[in-house]
Amino acid sequence: IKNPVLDAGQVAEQNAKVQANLQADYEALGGVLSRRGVDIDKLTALAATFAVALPSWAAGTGGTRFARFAGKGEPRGVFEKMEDCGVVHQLTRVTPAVSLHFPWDKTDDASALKEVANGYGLGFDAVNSNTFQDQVGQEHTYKYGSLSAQSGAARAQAVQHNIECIELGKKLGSKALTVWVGDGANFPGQNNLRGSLERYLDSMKDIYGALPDDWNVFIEHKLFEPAFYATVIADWGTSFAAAQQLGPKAKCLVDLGHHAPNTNIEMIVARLAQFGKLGGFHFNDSKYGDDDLDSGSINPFQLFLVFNELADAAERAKSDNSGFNPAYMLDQSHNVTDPIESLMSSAVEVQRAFIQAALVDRNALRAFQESNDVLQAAQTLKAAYRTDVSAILATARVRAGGAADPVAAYRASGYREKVTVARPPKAGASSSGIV
Ligand code: PSV
Ligand code: MN
Ligand code: MN
Repeated sequence: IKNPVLDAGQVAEQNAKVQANLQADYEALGGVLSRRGVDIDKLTALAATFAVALPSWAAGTGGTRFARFAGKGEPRGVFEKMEDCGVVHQLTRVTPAVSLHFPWDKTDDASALKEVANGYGLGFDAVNSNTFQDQVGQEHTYKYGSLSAQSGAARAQAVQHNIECIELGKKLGSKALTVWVGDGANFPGQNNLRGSLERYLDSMKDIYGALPDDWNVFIEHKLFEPAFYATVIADWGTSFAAAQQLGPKAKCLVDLGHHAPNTNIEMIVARLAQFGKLGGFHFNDSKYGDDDLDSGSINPFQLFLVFNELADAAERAKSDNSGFNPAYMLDQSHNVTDPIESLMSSAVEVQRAFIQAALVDRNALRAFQESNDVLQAAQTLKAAYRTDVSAILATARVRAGGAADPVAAYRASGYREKVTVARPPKAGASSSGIV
């Protein structure tokens, strides 16, 4: 990292304090794993290859439709969001890219933004469009929909905005556009269900046509909210059908919070991977709906099972050379925690699930499945899931120049106190645009 946000010497000092304990834990785990025929150093090297992008909008404190309780020293613009994301990456070393959201993160000086971000070791992942709220001075409202609106003018405006997002993304080095629309109906009869999807597809064809050769468009579905009766892109079936219609550059994005309760999300992942349409993820966790809670905070086993499917897909892709590289991003809203702390621990939780899934003895699992040894098949997954790989993750971070304990190092740095002074809140401002 060319311009680390935090003092690197201080991070090393923090690491030195826990080095002996970490070493002991690492050696003990190494012994456990070697009895299972697993080389711990290989796993640590694998952990170092993991990356998950940060959502720019999650650097500020989130809110609900009832209230937003502002945090201290919140970023007041995209450059300050980058600085906060720089802290997350410096300490965790697993978040080398940021996913921007336009127009919230719009800048006239893309090259300056790129340079500053690169200095923090950050690049840019998928850019996100926003046609789910009206912006000041906007000509046509999205009150009754955007890409699927009855109004041709609203649809054209929404298409144009997505094309602008591609243009901005090109300047920053992004390679994908994520499209989530809130379009849908709140009442039976409000929309012709089929007509809405037809209009959405027509609009998406225009956006698809503006994609550079090496770009993808990710279609993000969500069951409900803000449309509470019928959402146009409500489920993975609709998302998949739309991606099929549009062409090879169109793929599906799975946000873990966007499904009906108890949906088997890992099976959706397996299906999309099987048919070459798994574009990427928005990782978060939820108990009820689109809760946007920290990854792994509610159902870490589900996160592990998702990564178990990803490991299976990666293994298959390796054997037939088909290439498998879904985009990993977080999408969370931090209402009661310091966003930097939540982002750091969430990124590590996703990396944890990745490493636990790598620990699954896939040959043994296959054999138990073939012989219908149901109990042992289930135990094979559990054996991997129950393994505490914390020492692997911490060692990978330290070897890459990050922090053994990111939250402790962050708190010791006094960063939040410093930005609280440096960033007095703007009157009436909110970090994401959502008030
Ligand atoms: C919608 O709920 C969503 O998950 C989409 O990814 C949006 O871009 C993001 O949240 C906005 O907060
Ligand atoms: Mn999302
Ligand atoms: Mn969401």
